[in-house]
Amino acid sequence: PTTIYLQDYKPFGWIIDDVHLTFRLHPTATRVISRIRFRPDYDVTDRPFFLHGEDLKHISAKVDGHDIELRHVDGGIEADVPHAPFNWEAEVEINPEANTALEGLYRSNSMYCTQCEAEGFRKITWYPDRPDVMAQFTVRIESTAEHTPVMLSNGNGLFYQQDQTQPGAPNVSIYQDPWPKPAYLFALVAGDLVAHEDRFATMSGKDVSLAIWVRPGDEHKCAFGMEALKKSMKWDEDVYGREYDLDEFNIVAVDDFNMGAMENKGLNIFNSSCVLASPETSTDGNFERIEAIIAHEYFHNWTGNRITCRDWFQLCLKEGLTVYRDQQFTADMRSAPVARISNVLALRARQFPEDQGPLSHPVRPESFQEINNFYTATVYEKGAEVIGMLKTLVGDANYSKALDLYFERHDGDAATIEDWLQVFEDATGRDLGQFKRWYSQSGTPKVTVSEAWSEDGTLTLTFRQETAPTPGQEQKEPQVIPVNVGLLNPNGDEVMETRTLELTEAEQSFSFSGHSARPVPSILRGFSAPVILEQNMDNARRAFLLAHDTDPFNRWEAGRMLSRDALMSAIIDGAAINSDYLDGLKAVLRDDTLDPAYRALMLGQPTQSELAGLLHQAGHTPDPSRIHTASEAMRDAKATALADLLPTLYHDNQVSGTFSPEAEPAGKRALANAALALISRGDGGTLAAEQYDQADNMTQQLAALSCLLDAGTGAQQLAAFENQWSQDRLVMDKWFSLQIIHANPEDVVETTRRLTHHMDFDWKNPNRFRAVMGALQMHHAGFHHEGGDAYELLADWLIRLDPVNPQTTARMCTAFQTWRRYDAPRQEMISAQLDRIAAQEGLSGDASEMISRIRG
Ligand code: BAL
Ligand code: ZN
Repeated sequence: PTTIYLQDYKPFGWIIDDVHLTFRLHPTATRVISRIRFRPDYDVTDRPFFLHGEDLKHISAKVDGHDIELRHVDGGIEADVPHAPFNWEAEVEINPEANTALEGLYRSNSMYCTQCEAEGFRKITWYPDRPDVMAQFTVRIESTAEHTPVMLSNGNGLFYQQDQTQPGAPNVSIYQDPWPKPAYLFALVAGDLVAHEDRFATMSGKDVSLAIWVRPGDEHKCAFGMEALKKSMKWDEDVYGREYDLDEFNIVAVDDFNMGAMENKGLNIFNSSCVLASPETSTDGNFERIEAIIAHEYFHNWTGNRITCRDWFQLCLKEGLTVYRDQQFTADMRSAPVARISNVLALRARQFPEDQGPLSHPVRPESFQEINNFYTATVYEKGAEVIGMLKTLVGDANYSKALDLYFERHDGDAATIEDWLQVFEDATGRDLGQFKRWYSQSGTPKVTVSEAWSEDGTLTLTFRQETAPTPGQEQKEPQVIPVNVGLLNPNGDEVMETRTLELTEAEQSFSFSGHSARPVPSILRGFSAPVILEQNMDNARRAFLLAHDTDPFNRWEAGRMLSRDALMSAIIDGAAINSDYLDGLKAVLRDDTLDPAYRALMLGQPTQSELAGLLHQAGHTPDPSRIHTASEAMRDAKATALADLLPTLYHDNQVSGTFSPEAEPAGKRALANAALALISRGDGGTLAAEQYDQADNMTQQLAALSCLLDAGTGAQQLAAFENQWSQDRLVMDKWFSLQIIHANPEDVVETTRRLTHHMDFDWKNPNRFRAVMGALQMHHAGFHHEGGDAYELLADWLIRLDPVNPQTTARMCTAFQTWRRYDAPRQEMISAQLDRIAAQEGLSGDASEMISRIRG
């Protein structure tokens, strides 16, 4: 495998004026004819003419009407072309049916579909498949009417002809995209699809037709996605001044898809799990996620499409910013504190382990073998945190000014992180030289804070920042860390509103004077930087903040730290769960002025995997079985301590009437179901069984079933659930996952193995594979159960999947990224499985890069 370096970037050498593509669709022999107008980029003269191409059956190539000889080189072809403008015409044949990797043009349930990001277009035709080559595309699709009545591509539909009078008559559609775009944003869809249609009037009065295309039978699952799309379009106008720029906007749902969704210009393609929704089949969590993903893909129209990336090292330029924008959108549409806590939970669950293990890499990586392996939590979620810090540092008004300048200056560009930071420097006059380290330095900074109080009324906070070495980066430099701080007096009143301290040195002090009594600081409010905060704080102080902090994030965090410390003591010393936490929790849960969704989050506790990471950081070897026992003990302690309160929480938060997925009723259901989970520990599942029988929506049904499985009394409901939903792919994914997630640790492997023999275990479908194997690795105590059977089972399946779908295989290898946390026998067992995978003949480049990085 070849390693590619950021520092080696060179431009292509030619400019493309326009691209005309003709597709003659056929399941196993699709013809692609490309007509491209090239002209030399006279600033770049030293490059051979190279076009990417993979798995293409070459038919012909012509330059200005004359046949041309191609030299086949690694990853594509070279040719001797005139050093003047010329017309390229080529024909190739591809086999969509055989394309199980789901990159390029493939078939899913008889439907043609594409996925070109990052480097899939080279599997469609010869082309400079790199994001800095932008061109206008016109696409003609030909097929037979009975198989593909609907044929879509990017941009605006120009022409459509369907002859249904005779079987086999050709069907033609032509699309033109006026906006120059890189090939990774190309899309084509053709199949038997039906549309859920609507319209949107933009801020300047342009009328846009909107459609969500689905397989017949799924029409009733489109309304929510459509509302989310219209809200997103309006929000981007209101908040960022960004208007949509085509006459139509299409979304297509597809069952076989490696990612969540894809922002192809004017033709977003979605994993059906990320767009299809109905109250009967989708949980509140599904609705919220779908709303965020629809927004995310739509927002890419400006941050990604109109302004794209110069090269794949700049992926965070579009992804970090677009995640940040979708997080802002969710905060505006729903509860901002709940959204922030959820984002931090996700960051800690997915990005922190990545950044603290062998896969740690900078937000802007400097080298890679397979770019698909860098669609990571670091690029996406830490990338979004970096934007949030920038906004905190420059302020809201300056952020808006900088964004306006970014859109004005770089519209139509393939830009870099340097361009992005320059815009902020020019808009604000601020030097961002040190801030840029957030893009180049990997690892999670640890910030330690100590306090000193002097009797003259001054509180001094001293911060030290430190980042442990990460692969390829031994030495770390201090970063600019915005730390939001507020002060409370001993009565719990706020005596200093939140202000931002800027840490720039390895060690730095800040003083706050004029206080008559020693104030209590609330530090890192809103989680203002993606760091680990080490604060020597006793339980009384945490309980005080849990009761009084005016910052909702830190109030939640205080409870989280209490539960975390209680769990750590239970794991390390076998200590009983302390009452400070349980008393504080009770008070918060009783407070009806607090949003139910927020209280539901308060009832949560660190995951077992998070605890394993914390133990490792603290110098202990995590024992998965002890962690499991302590986590269960914590749930029991909560169930006992809150016994009087839980029925009230449950009954007061029942929602009646027509189901609505809005934040308020969803929050009530979240709190009631969190209460139900604890009640079920004592009543053997009686109340859950009642809820299961009465449920008229998936949130209630699934929550009840989970409780029943935990109580060990859900066999009958599990069978009924399967019977009820056997025809619904997305609900059946839940059915598969649920059984593994709620299995006892010692039964996890057996349950997983049994499910892989189920006739509906379609392992080539990424959603189904993830539903089963993803659940296996998520069950911490089951995956790491002694004996290593789970490691072996997962490795067996990764080996089987790799030749079929390398991308999904490589992503799933991350299950092993934390292997060095564990004891010697587990390390040896995982190591043996990593070696076994690595030794497979013909292992994909995707998997091979992941295994070698995890191996370290
Ligand atoms: N660009 C890949 C999918 C996404 O981030 O929207
Ligand atoms: Zn994205």
